[in-house]
Amino acid sequence: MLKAAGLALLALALVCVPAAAQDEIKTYDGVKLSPYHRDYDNSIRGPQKVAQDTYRLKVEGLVGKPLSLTYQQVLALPTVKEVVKMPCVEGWDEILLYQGVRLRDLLALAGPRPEATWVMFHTAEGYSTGLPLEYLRGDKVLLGYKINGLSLDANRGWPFQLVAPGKLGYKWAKWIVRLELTAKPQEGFWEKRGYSNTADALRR
Ligand SMILES: Nc1nc2c(c(=O)[nH]1)N[C@H]1C(S)=C(S)[C@@H](COP(=O)(O)O)O[C@H]1N2
Ligand SMILES: [Mo]
Repeated sequence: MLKAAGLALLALALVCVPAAAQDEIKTYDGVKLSPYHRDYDNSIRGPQKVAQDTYRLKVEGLVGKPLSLTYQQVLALPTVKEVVKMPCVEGWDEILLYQGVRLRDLLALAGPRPEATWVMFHTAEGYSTGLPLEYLRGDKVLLGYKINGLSLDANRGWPFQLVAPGKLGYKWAKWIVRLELTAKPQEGFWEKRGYSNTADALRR
């Protein structure tokens, strides 16, 4: 009887393994990662709740084929994992394990027109920022959907945060809803308020 109860407990524990597999990853490739959960938020209007059932990622502007993709359609693209440092202009940085899809794979689906040189990222709360198309074709530039093995939440930017290695934090748009390809560089929220539109990070 006790033995049976023991076996039942063991079976229960095994069933629960998938939950355990979603534990936060704390170190990766010998690198100690910054924590996923933090008690601050420096975004312009605070954490955003984006509804998954109605969510569509739009890719528009100077493209051959405008896109409107569900969360799952984006996740069906090949997955990449990168440990990256995000430096904020306020003086702090984070080193996180991001998982996401390559920006260039998404862009290839839409087929940028030859005149396109720039991509603006528009987000749920009206924040925006942009980067050169050429930069966004880089190996390590991702549309991130997991940090340290955990899906992004309302605080971390669900569904997607731009992972922009070598660029300051304000280029790492969260709660992305729309990409707009343009012929010329445009200024986003912080860029219009005097911050560099290049935003190269000095600390790496
Ligand atoms: N949509 C949106 N994305 C945003 C911001 C914002 O206010 N709104 N702030 C930016 C700034 S200034 C920084 S430093 C990073 C912070 O990202 P983190 O929450 O991953 O640390 O988000 C960037 N992305
Ligand atoms: Mo920032």
